[in-house]
Amino acid sequence: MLDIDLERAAKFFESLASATAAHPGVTRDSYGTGEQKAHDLLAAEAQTLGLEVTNDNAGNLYMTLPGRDRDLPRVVLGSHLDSVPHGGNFDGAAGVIAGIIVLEAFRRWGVAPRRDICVMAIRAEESTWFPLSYIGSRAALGNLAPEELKSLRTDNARSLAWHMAKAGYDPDSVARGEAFLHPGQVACFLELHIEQGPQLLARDLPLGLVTGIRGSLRYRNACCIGEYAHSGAVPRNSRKDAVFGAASLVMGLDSLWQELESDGHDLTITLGQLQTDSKEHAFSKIPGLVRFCVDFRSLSEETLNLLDQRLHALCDSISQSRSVRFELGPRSGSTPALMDEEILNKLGSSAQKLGIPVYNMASGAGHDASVFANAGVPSGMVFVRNAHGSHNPDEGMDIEDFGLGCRLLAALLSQDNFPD
Ligand code: HGY
Ligand code: MN
Ligand code: MN
Repeated sequence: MLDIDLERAAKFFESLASATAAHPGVTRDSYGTGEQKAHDLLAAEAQTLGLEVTNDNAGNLYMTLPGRDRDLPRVVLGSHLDSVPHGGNFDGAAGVIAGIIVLEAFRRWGVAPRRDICVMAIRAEESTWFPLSYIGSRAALGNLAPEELKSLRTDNARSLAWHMAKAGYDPDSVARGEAFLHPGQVACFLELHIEQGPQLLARDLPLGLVTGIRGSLRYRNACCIGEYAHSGAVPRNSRKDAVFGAASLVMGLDSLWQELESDGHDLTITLGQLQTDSKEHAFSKIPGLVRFCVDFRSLSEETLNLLDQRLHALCDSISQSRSVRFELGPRSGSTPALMDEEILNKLGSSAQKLGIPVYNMASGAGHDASVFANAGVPSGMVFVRNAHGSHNPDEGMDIEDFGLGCRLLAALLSQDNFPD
């Protein structure tokens, strides 16, 4: 029951990294060549294992080991295959490859599961390509709104529908909300994922069990508008300096974070992009424009709404004091999600039986499991310790830790009474 083929896994990770290399790191662009190469590799691997391989109208990939009773709701496990630009090789992919490695072991052990076990390779989870969260998993569940298909990819201004059609899928049926997965026919959703943060490393633990997934509230295209003027001729109190305005906002948000955190709120605040306008800025000009984005995360909707109110209040007071103005632009985001208590407990007791020390923790990063959980599908996540954080080329993962995660999933999925 324990011989997971780690050599096969390591080789697969290598082939995936070289097929999608974009020095530095990998780039698996949503509905682009990088993501498609990853999907093709996984489909080919599933075919060699004799799994049933199919796609839905959004291009999500399903690789299924048939169960003894095919009428039962299926177990779905997996994650996304896209990556951020010049990202790491394990974010998302580890969850899909873990599913394949578990089914390969079931094939080798001659395990015929009670119900279908389907490994899902999900499209377009990263919201850096299209200004949307969880495109693939929401499309699979029929929850993508028609106007979202019109969203433009940030680097080529082509629509999501255009990309889906170009990849050979059917955006019109996605726009009609035609679901491939119906919550009542999915017994549970499981996602193995690298932690992407420092907590398991700090605790020297190989695996974490996720209790909940933070939601987000975002302004992707915000700006602070001042007035370009001579850098030497204008006294302080007559300036409309967009950099000082944006900097006041940054410092205001930092003290807001400290205030709310000490009040017991769960949150993170990130301004991932902050730039003056290279077409107009200059050394001897007071800057008239700063573009920036805001990414709020929290386990609590109420905290996200409070952050939004306080952000607007900060913008108003800085506009007054610095004679600038803020345009936050469109707001997007995702809903916080709780993982299923029973699955969490079963993961914990299986880990205990296997002698694997685990740590129950919330996820700061967003994951497709939150879409399944919020659609009413009992969901669970296993975190694997990983070095050097994530969303960067140095993202690391120890294959032995990955193997423990696969063993835990295999132990759970080989039980006829899982999830019930
Ligand atoms: O942004 C996120 O949390 C995820 O990596 N897409
Ligand atoms: Mn991810
Ligand atoms: Mn990611």
